[in-house]
Amino acid sequence: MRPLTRILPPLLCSAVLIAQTPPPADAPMAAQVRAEALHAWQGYRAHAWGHDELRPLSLQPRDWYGKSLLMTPVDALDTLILMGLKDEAEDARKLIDAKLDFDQDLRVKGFEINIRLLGGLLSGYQLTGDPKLLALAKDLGDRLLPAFDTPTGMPYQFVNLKTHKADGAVSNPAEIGTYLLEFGVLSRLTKNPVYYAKAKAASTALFERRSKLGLVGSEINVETGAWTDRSSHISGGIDSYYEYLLKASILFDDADCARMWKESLAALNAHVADEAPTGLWYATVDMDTGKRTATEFGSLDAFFPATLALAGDLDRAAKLQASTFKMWTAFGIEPEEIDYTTMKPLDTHYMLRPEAIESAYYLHTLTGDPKYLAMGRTYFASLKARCRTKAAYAALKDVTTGAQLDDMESFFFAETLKYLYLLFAPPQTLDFPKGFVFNTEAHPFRRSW
Ligand code: DMJ
Repeated sequence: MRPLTRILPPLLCSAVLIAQTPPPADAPMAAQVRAEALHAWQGYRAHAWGHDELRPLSLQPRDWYGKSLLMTPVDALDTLILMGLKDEAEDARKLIDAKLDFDQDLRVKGFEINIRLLGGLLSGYQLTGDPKLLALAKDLGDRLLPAFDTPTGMPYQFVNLKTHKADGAVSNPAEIGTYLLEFGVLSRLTKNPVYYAKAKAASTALFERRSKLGLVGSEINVETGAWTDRSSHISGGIDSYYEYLLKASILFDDADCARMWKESLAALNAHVADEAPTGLWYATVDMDTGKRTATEFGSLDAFFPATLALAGDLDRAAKLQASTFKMWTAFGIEPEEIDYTTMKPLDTHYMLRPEAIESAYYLHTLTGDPKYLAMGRTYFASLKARCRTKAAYAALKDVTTGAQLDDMESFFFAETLKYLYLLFAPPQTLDFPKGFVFNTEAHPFRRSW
C-alpha cells in the first residue's frame, strides 16, 4: 500500500489539496494499454529492429541521420520495464549495450538527442543498474558539451558527435533550457559537476535576457544574446524551458531554479494566460508589451496543466486541462493547433503526442479525482480507433478526415503509452511524485542518489 498522505515536492505546494488516499487504479484498462504497447513494439521489432523508428504504414525503417542511434529502443526501454514487459525490455537493453555507438560523424540536434537518448539512458541505468547504460550516457554527455562553447553560454542547436563541431546560432528557449535535468543527473551519477554547471549557466543566461515583463521570446542568437523573435507563449520552442526550471528546483533542490520558475510563472499568468469565453488558455503575446498577437493553442501546450499541478496550482491546472480536453473531444482527437476563440483547427495533424495524457496522469495522481481516469479512457479509445494500424500506430495527417501519416515518433513509446499506462496502473508502479521527476520525454529520474 502507498502511504495515505501523498507527499508533494516541498517547494511550492502550500495551496495544494492533497489527495488523502491513493487514487484508484483501473487494472483492465492498464492491461489494454499494455497490450497495445506490445502491439506497437512488435511492429517495430518485426520491421525496423535496430533502426531509429518504424514507418507504420509502409513498414519501412526510418533513421533520423542516415545511421541509427536506436531512438525507439532507448526511448522505449523504461516504458517496457514499467509495464513489466520483461523479455522485450531485455531485448532492448541488450541491443543498446551491443550496438549503440556515438562515435559517428553525425550532425545532431542537441535538444532531441539529450531528451530522448541521454534521458532514456540515464533512467534506463537507474532502473536496471546496467553500467553500460551509464557509460553510454557519459560518452554522449561529453559529445554534447562542445555545443555550450558560445560567448553567452547558451548552446548551439547542432553538434557533430565525432568532430565536436557545433553550429546553429539562432536557437530558442526550449532548445537552450532543456538540459538541466539530464545534465544534472549525469553530474550526480558521474560525480562530475561540469554538466550541470553548463546547463544551469545556459538557462540562467536565458532568464537574464527576459523582458521587463518577465517573459522570454521565441528565438534568440546564442552568440550575440539578441532576441530575433520577440513573441512569447508556452508552446513548442519555449515549453520545456519553463518545465525544467520547476523540475530542476525539485530534483536538485535548486533555489535559483525555484526563483526563476516562480518569477516566470507569475509573468505567464499575468500576461499570457487568457480567460476566454471558451475557457482558460495561454496565448501568444509580445514579450515587451504583453500585447496579444495570436490566440493559438495546440497539443504541445497541453503539457502545462501537468506543470501547474506539479507546482501546486491545482485549480488553474484543472481549468486548463478542461480546455485541452475540449480541444481533444471537438475533433475526436486533438489537432496540432487551434484558434481557441473559434475552436477551428489551424494545423490538423495529430503526431501521437502525449501532453494531454501526461496532464491527466499528473492531475489524477495529485487529486485522486476519477474524472481524469474517464478522460484517459477517452484518449485511449480515440487513439485505438484512429491511429492503430495492422502493425503498429500511426500519426494523423488530418484529424478531420482521419487520414493517417507514415510516422510513429519514438515519444509514442517513451511518453504517450507510458503516461496512459501509469494513469490506470496501481500507484505503486512508480512512486510519483515523491520518488521521481520525469524529464520532458517522460523518462523518470530518481529523487534520491
Ligand atoms: C517530446 O519529444 C517532448 O515531450 C518534447 O518536450 C515536446 N515534444 C515531444 C512530444 O510531443
